[in-house]
Amino acid sequence: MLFKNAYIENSSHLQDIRVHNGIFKEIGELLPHEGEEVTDLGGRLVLPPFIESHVHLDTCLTAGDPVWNMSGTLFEGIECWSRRKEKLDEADIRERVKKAVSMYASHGVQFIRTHVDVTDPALLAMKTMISLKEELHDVMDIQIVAFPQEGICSFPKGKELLKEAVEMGADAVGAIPHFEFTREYSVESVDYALKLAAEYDRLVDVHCDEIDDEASRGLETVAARALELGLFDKVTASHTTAMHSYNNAYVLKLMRLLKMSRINFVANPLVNTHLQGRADTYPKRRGVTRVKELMQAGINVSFGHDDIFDPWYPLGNGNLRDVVFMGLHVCQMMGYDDIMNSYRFITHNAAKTLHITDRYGVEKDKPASFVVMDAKDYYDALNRNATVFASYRNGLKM
Ligand code: 17E
Ligand code: FE2
Repeated sequence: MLFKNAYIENSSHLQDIRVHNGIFKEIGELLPHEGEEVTDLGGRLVLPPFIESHVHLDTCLTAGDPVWNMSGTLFEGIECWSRRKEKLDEADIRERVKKAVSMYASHGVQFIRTHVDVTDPALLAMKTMISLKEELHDVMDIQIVAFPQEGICSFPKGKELLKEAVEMGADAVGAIPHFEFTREYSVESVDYALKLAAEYDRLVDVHCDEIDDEASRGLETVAARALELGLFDKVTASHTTAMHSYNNAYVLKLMRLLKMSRINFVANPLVNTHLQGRADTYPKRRGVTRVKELMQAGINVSFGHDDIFDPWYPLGNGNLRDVVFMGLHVCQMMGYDDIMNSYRFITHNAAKTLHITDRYGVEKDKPASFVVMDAKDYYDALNRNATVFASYRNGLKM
C-alpha cells in the first residue's frame, strides 16, 4: 500500500509512505508506484498513534454512581470509589472498559497504560483487565499497572495483594505513598513496590505525592530506589503535584537526583487542575507538577487523561487533545515551538514511559501504525481541534 502526500510530524515537505505486510517499508519524497493500492492523504498530518500514558480504565464511566464527589478532592474521590467498588462485577467492568477503549480508539489512541485498583481482596478488576488485554489486542495495546489505591501498608494484606497481582500478570507495579497512614509507611511502601518490580522484572508507575502538601516527599524515595536498584527509566512518577508547592531550594537539590535516576514523569493536567488547590482559599494553587522545568532539565514527561467520567473527574471523552490543550495553558508552555511540539507529550514521550520505543514511530521497519489528522501540522490540529481522519494499526485501517 502506498500513502501519498503526507506531512509527517510537522515536516515542511510532503512525503509518501510505503507499507508492506503491516510494516513501514519505505518513507520518502515522490516514491514510485509499484502497482500497489494508493491512498492520497491530500497534504494531511501524519503522526505516530496517540498514547494514553495514565488512566484508570477500571473506574471509567462511574461518575455519580452511587454518589457524586461533591468536594472535588482526591480523597473524597477515593471514598466514592470505595463504595462503587463494593458493586463491581465482571460484566460491569467489561462493559465500561470496552466503551472507554473504543472512545480512545476513535480519537487515534492505540496504546494505553491503565492503573487497576488491587486493594480488593478478590482482585476482580485485575483478573478482568488481564483477560480484556488479550481480547482487545487488535484495537489497543494495554499495559497494566497493579495500583494499590488504598495503600500497600495501610490496607489489610496490601503487600500480598500487590504481589498476587504481579504474579497474575500485571506489567507494572504501583504505589501511593502520600495516601499511606504515616511517613514510615510511605517509605516502606515505595521500598516494597520497587523491590517487587526488580524481583519480577516489571516496570514501575507510582502515584506519587498527589497532594498539595509541600512536605510530601515520596518522589525522592522513588528516585533514590530507582537509582539504587538499577531500575532507572523503567520507573515512572505520576502526578507529583506536591512538587508544585516545594520550595525552590529543595527542588534545586532534588533535580540532581531526578536526573541521575533517569525516571519518567507523567502529569495529568485536566485532572490535577481540578483536584488540586482544594484546601486553598486565595490564591489557589494549580497543583500541576513542574513540567517546563523538568523538560528543561532533560527529563522525560508525558501527559495523561487520568480519568474519564469517574469519581475524580466528571468529564472526558478520550480525546488526548484536550489534555495537551489544558497542559499547555496551565504549564504556561505557549511559545510557538512548545505548541508545535506538544504532540510529543502524547506520542514519543509517552512511548518512552511505556518502554515501547523499539516498536513505535513512523520509521522504516517499524509496525505501520499511524494516525492521519485533518490538519497540516500539530499547531493547526490543536488549535482547530482537528478530527482524526484515519487511524492505521499494523497496516490495517481501524
Ligand atoms: N486515584 C488516585 O489516587 N488519583 C487519581 N488521580 C485517580 C485515582 C484518578
Ligand atoms: Fe491516576
